[in-house]
Amino acid sequence: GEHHIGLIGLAVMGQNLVLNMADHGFTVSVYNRTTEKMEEFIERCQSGEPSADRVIGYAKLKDFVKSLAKPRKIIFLVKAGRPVDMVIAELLPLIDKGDILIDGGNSEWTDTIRRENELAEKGIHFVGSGVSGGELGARFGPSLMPGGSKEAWNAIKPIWRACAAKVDKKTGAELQGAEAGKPIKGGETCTAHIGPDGAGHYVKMVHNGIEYIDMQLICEAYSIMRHLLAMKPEEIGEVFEEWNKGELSSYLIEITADILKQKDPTNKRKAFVDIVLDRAGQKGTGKWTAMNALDIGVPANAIGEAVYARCLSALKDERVKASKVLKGPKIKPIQRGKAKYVEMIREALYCSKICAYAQGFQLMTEAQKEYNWKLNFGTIAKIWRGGCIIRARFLQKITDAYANDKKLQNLMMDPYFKKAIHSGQEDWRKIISLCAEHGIPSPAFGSALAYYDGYRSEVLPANLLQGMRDYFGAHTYERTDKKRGEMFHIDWPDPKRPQYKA
Ligand code: 2AM
Repeated sequence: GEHHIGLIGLAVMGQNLVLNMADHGFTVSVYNRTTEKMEEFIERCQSGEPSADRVIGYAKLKDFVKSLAKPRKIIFLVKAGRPVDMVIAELLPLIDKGDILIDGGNSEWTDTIRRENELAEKGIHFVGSGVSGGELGARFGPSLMPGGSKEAWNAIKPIWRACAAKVDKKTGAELQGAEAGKPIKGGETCTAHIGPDGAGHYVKMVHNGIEYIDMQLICEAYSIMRHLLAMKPEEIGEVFEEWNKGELSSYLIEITADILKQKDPTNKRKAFVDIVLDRAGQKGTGKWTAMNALDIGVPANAIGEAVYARCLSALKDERVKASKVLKGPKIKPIQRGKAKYVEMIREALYCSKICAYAQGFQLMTEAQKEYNWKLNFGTIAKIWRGGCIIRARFLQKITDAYANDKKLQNLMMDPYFKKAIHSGQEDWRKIISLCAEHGIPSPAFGSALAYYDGYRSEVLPANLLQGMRDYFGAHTYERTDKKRGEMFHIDWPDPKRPQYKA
């Protein structure tokens, strides 16, 4: 065969990725378990897609595999979990040594490590490639985070680099205006080899964890304007539109402005947000990030907080009941000097965001030791500048921070971010204390501040904690005036049996 690449799994993401690749001049063989979906897709292509003749459908997996140039490149976008193993098992008897299988779904990185190991033994390359940017991203330029071997990366590189989102070399802003048949040319591409085995899927997972906290922080900023300042959704939408012109400029801030200005489609007098049920769903990647942080012992508390905030939102019925029973303060919203408070909320949001990203990057810094990767954080921030959900001007600053100091321990220690927190923290603290006074939940703002204050504390009360552990469990303690690792213990009396010695 001579087709450039094959794609299995023609749900929306799969279809759009096919069209993206075809628009860039690659011939793509397609296959789907349910043949009708493949046929429908081919029909759709032929009735209006400029690159339709580069998309070729196959009803039989064998013919699909045969149509591909060697080494074959086969990407699948099927449901995470067992379906991925099933597709691999079906392909194995049909492919040859040196062929490259690519999982473009949201697989857990531990599964990706396992699959890469199993397939490496058979001489097959396996690439777990995170894909971010939703449906439109897949169509016109996603952020692509491939793991796997260097060799596999070199083979897929031309396709990946062509299809990923593009950003302006100087400003880092995403290049816009791609259309069907007219992809973006030039600019810097939003893909790079992340590292071996599961590194790509891992970094995609952390991207999603950061996405969770980014969204939660925006929601809290909205809620504070709504309740502390009694602002209407549309007014708040205008604030976000303003914010989108400055250092907070990002995709999520931009869509927030649109959403807050949207009316209820069934009743134009109501704001859309006021008819949406406040019960958040989740698919798991944020939870995995928080779980991994707990596993390897990294304080990514704000990311965890964002997951818990969704869990708490899901207890809608309980909250409705509790709202009639549990009392809070009754303080009137602030009416005077709103503009000043809006600016304070912006500062609070920016400071919190810095802490949240610091946690995400610190998590990756520790994870690479755990899993034997060498991640390039400047590059990771770079390929998140376009295509993906957290794309933002901010990411250029992170790239710059790692360019200045490759071994940067924590983003907050970078001069630019340090300065931003220093100049914003007074407002940040004030907003959080106003939330506490007024009884407005702002868990992510508060959690980010706790992280900041904890991280900059030379002494934490863990000294007392160690004392307790030594008291009840003889867990021993270290002394400030002795070498680390030298352990001491006091024979504590039992308060109930002061005479008894163990
Ligand atoms: P289907 O159209 O035959 O259901 C998203 O669900 C995509 O994953 C769909 O294209 C779906 O195929 C595919 N998919 C889900 N489970 C699969 C499996 N076990 N084998 C192959 N494809 C699968």
